[in-house]
Amino acid sequence: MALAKRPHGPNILITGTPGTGKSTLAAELAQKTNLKYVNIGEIAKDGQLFEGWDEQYQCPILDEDRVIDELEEVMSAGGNIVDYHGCEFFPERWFDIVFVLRTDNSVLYERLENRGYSGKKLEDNIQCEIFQTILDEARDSYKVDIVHELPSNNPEDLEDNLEKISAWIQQYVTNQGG
Ligand code: DAT
Repeated sequence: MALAKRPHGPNILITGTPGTGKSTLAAELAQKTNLKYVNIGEIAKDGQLFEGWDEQYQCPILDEDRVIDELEEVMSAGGNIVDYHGCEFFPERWFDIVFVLRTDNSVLYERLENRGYSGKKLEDNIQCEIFQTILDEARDSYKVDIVHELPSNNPEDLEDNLEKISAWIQQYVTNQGG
């Protein structure tokens, strides 16, 4: 299949349960490559792209349509790394490859506890990982051959993932004659 032509390079989505290490990987990848890190949370905060307040989880509810409008131009140009703990609301055409980070339950539990999560919020997130909710969502939302699962338990995994994704970007650029 021919890859979409994007003047600034590929668009990469890094998704997974909260705490699996998406923003850590995305930020390091942006440093290592010339792709730009698009932090959905920050963009939403800067533009106040929210449509209410989630009482249960005590967090703002993203206005997904406005987020998409806000990013359309930059995503069409390419060269972006997006991280988000969900993936079905993004237009499928935006992404050339999707990585789903996976973390062992005990490791994830500790990370989320350190982040201050407790009770139902902590349990729901652990269940999300156990039931591979985000992996299934990614496979339902994108062509399965562009969806890749990556372990994200320790610093070695982080290094491996950086290597693998950087190599993939190189290949993409070569294939596009860039
Ligand atoms: P997310 O953006 O998915 O919510 P994060 O990048 O904020 O996750 O990472 C959560 C915590 O785990 C943070 O303290 C950094 C740490 N972490 C991330 N990736 C890791 C890895 N591969 N090995 C060890 N710790 C990691």
